[in-house]
Amino acid sequence: MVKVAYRFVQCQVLRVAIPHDIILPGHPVPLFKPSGLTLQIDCLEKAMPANLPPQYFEAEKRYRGAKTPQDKIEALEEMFALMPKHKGTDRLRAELRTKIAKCHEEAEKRPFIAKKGSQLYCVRKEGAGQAALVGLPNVGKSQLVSALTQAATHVADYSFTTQLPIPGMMEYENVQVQLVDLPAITAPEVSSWLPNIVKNADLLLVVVDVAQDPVAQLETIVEWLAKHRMALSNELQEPPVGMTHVKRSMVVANRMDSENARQGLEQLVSRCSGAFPVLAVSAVRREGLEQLRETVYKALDVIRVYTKPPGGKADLTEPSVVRKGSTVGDVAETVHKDFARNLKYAQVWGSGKFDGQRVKRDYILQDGDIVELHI
Ligand SMILES: Nc1nc2c(ncn2[C@@H]2O[C@H](COP(=O)(O)OP(=O)(O)O)[C@@H](O)[C@H]2O)c(=O)[nH]1
Ligand SMILES: [Mg+2]
Repeated sequence: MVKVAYRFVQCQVLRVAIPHDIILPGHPVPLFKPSGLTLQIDCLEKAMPANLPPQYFEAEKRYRGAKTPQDKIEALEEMFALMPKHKGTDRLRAELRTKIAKCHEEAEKRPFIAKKGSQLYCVRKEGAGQAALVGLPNVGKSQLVSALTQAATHVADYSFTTQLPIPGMMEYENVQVQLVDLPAITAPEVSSWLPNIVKNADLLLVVVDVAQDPVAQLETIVEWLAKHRMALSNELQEPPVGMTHVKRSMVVANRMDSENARQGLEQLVSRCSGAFPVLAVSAVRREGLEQLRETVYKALDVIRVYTKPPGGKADLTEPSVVRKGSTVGDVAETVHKDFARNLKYAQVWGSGKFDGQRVKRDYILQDGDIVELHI
């Protein structure tokens, strides 16, 4: 018999910790609780003290009072940044991350939200992933987007021509990747919405003018990202202290057609020292763009899978794009929920030991696999 002492609480859900060795998995714990109160039981092992600072609770209060997804995101990110990192907070941090992701989804569904007279933008994701172009003015962000997509973006040799996010679809083989042309990070009146778009993107293309002290440009961008709690890296999994996002990124060294370009490129490569790729391009001469398309696609960490009906043929022009590491079950889910539920087995052409190998739902697929789902 487990006895739980209640304090009077106003919330609907009361979380209690019980030593894990007295909870029998799957066995209902006999409980006497006030009606209308839901009880959630945690194993004591997981419920270590979090030692949260007082500012955390202030941010939490703001989160509870927040009306828009953006305000919620701001408060949640503040909470995340203030939460100490140790075993006792692992679970809380994971919960916060899920909440932040949910708010981003919500924000995406409500793209234009007026806030204190200014507008907050959100670009609905399309295709295999979203890559945002970040940089100082006049480095060729818009020129790149117009060279790689059909988007009607403005290119001009004066600063701050791009004032709104402009999405366009970039083709890579048989998939489309969304590029988002953005105003310069130093542009006036963008601070209320630009950081949110950058945070929400799957990948950052940090564009620099390779002939104008590119390392200094990169430092300015890194500082701006840090100010908005984003760290730039391909290797870190967890945000460093004080940060809320680790952004997968690559540096695009544009204007390789200018004088001094080589020298700038060398400095840039040595500064990045393998932490993220540096791609040398000339948007105007359309050089290096094929390499860029490929690197962007690969960095998105997705795979293309082709489903086919039993006995039928796969349409190789229409891949299902899923996360790397996805299983047969995940792909069935993208076809239909019922399909996933009723799936008996699948046959795989490509990564299988032989063509048409019979596999179970937990089989991990590879880029280019053809899958026949059997229900
Ligand atoms: N020489 C050269 N000029 C470029 C290149 N890419 C862009 N430009 C020029 O740089 C100016 C600014 O480009 P834009 O794309 O508007 O810059 P943004 O402010 O970063 O969007 C324009 O005059 C472009 O034609 C390039 O690869 N080489
Ligand atoms: Mg521009």
